[in-house]
Amino acid sequence: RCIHDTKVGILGVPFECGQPKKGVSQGPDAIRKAGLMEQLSAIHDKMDIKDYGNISYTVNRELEASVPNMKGYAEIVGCTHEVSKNVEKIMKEGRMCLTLGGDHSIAMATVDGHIKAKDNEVCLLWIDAHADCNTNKTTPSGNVHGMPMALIPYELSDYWPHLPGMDWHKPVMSIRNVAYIGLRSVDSYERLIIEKLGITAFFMADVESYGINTVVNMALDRIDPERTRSIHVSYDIDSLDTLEAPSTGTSVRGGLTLREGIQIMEMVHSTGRLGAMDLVEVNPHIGSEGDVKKTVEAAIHVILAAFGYNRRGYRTQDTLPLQTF
Ligand code: EXY
Ligand code: MN
Ligand code: MN
Ligand code: MN
Repeated sequence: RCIHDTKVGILGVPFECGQPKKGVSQGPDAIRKAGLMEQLSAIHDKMDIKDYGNISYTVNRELEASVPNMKGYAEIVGCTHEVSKNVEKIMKEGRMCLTLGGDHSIAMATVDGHIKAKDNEVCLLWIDAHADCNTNKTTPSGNVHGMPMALIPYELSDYWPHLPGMDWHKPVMSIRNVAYIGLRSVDSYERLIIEKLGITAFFMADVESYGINTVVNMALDRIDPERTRSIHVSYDIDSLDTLEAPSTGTSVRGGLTLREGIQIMEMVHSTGRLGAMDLVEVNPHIGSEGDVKKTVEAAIHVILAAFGYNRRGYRTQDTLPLQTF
């Protein structure tokens, strides 16, 4: 199934105001510099990859501190609006959209753009150590990268105050079309939200009991029973174990192996319905040079799997060459 046209648009979002650590804005360029384009293009000769570069945005200073417990609010508003418009545009040009973060706060906008491009026929897999579903009233930190999942579904929209400057953002997706994989660091209010709304959530303990294949199949069954929706994968690199992805701001040990992380994306690829993917929270300023290399390479492995790289190798039309020497 892999020798068909694969049209991908890459969007860099060098944004780090959703959390306090410097460096995560360098994620997109670090991933590009490690050869992402070249490796994607080498998957097969029908790969059509276009790099749209990094987004730029303006900040309305008047919005600063206009919502309590949301640090960097003015920047968040400026950046996310631009991200949503770009994702929508790239997808309407007939491409799958790969967004490179940046911190995870940008995902409320990538999902929004995807929903606008696909008339809400979207389901969402959130691969993360964290649930990222705090509101500004439950957050222990005020860091917005811990909140995007609470901004996406309409079931939580009543729990937010008015968000000035965010009128473009209409939560229209249902939480029934959302599943988590990889959770292992969840705040008590987040657990309450997950249980109260019945969000499909596969914690690390579930990966342990069922195995990753069963988990992915159960997740897709739940969020897209008809198997018709465009799939959005929001992939936080901290879903992977610290051993595999040390260069990230909120690493939690006991996570997914790279094998499991790749398997998730191979399975999503094989549905033929991947619409958009975010790869976020790679921070090249954290850890040693070796740590950064390892983390960036893990990110690239996961991305390659999403767009059709096959660990089995590829079939050839050729016959075996006879001995020529
Ligand atoms: N739950 C914590 C908070 O809301 O501050 C930690 C969030 C970390 C979010 C990371 C990126 O996925
Ligand atoms: Mn393919
Ligand atoms: Mn996250
Ligand atoms: Mn995380």
